[in-house]
Amino acid sequence: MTDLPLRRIAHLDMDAFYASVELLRYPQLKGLPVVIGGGRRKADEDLMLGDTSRALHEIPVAEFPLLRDYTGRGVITTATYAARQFGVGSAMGLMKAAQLCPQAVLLPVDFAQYRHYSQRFKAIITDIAPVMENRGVDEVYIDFTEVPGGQREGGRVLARLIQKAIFEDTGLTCSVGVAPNKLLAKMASEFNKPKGISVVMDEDLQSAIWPLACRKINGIGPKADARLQALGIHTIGQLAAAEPALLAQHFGPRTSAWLHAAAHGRDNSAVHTSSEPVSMSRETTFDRDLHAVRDRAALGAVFTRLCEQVAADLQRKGYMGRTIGVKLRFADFRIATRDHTIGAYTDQATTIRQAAGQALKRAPLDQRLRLLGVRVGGLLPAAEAVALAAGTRTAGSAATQDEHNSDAAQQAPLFSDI
Ligand code: TTP
Ligand code: MG
Ligand code: MG
Repeated sequence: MTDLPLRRIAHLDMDAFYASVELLRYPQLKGLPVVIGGGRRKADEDLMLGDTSRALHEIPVAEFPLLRDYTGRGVITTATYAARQFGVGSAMGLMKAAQLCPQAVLLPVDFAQYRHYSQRFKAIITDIAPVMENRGVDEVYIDFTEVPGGQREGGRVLARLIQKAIFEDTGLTCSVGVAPNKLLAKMASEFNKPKGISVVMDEDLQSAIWPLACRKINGIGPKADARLQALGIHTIGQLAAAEPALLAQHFGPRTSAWLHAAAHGRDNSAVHTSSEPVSMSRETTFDRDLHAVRDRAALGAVFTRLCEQVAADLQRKGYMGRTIGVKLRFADFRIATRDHTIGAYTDQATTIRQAAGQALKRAPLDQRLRLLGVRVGGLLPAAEAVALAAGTRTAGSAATQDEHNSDAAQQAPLFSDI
């Protein structure tokens, strides 16, 4: 017996992601075949602009554009599970799909919206399990090993908790595989889609993994698969049993060693936490401690400069954010932070300054300050933030106000008022 926790790695993948996000604004399409593909067309403009007095969820199903009326060279990005029953799916030409399922509703791609929900579900995950690796818009790896409860039922309990938290916040469903490593977790997340949880232990290799096609191994693409097929190797079990010398002859020493290890379910790669910035901040420590009222001119100038610096950082790196925060360190080294979330993404110093001023009004300013900081979070690449702003009426995206703390504002004028 050993006290070391078992390595438990999860792969989480959203169900019919783009389509599911579209169904959040058009819930009347639930259960219907819907495909997402192509840019916005005139029919989509008519749908959105037709009668602005009604909400998106009130548009009658009969008014949505259908796949049968599509002409062009666009391809499907994804399809609802109802549409998949007709044999349509990702990467298929829209006109070809129209032959299989002409009655499907066709909606244009709105990547900014998908990015928004992508960030949201990932933030929910990292609140629960901090070691998360981004693998694209709708999937992540999560290290359950050290998370409290992460070992229960092989990870099933934590997977269920995360599924529930994501659904409650976003209305979106996902599938999770939990396994000893990333390689097996990725395969396992597909086992019970949609809304599935699959737990794979070392001893399940033979029964759960070996019957699968080699293509199910993340890293074996169509070319490698064709070469394996030519050698009579179709399943992962057959790959595991293949002579290492034969594999080496056809794939070289490195790839063949990897193929062999993968077929035996071995993978030591780490879960790499994301390098995408979630926030940008600037702060400054004062030469002498400053007082919020008596030194308000000096503090006000510093505050404005910090906002200008963060704005310049955002612009230089191409991000915009919505959650503006301030950080204070007092003479006794206590730290206080306050956030204020605004309706639209920004990278502008004046907007940041205004919002930061709002956040600051809720901070306790009874002590002298050693340090002042300004942070902009909830970042999106600027192009996507602009697209989101220019986008259509979206359901449930009204401005929100996250008030962490509602301490009464100070009576005397503060540097935030300058
Ligand atoms: P996937 O996770 O592969 O598919 P999915 O989420 O739509 O469905 P599933 O329930 O099977 O996971 O891809 C995530 C999103 O990426 C998908 O919603 C649309 C987009 N995508 C494309 O744009 N083109 C493609 O060829 C694929 C496979 C996906
Ligand atoms: Mg998916
Ligand atoms: Mg995916």
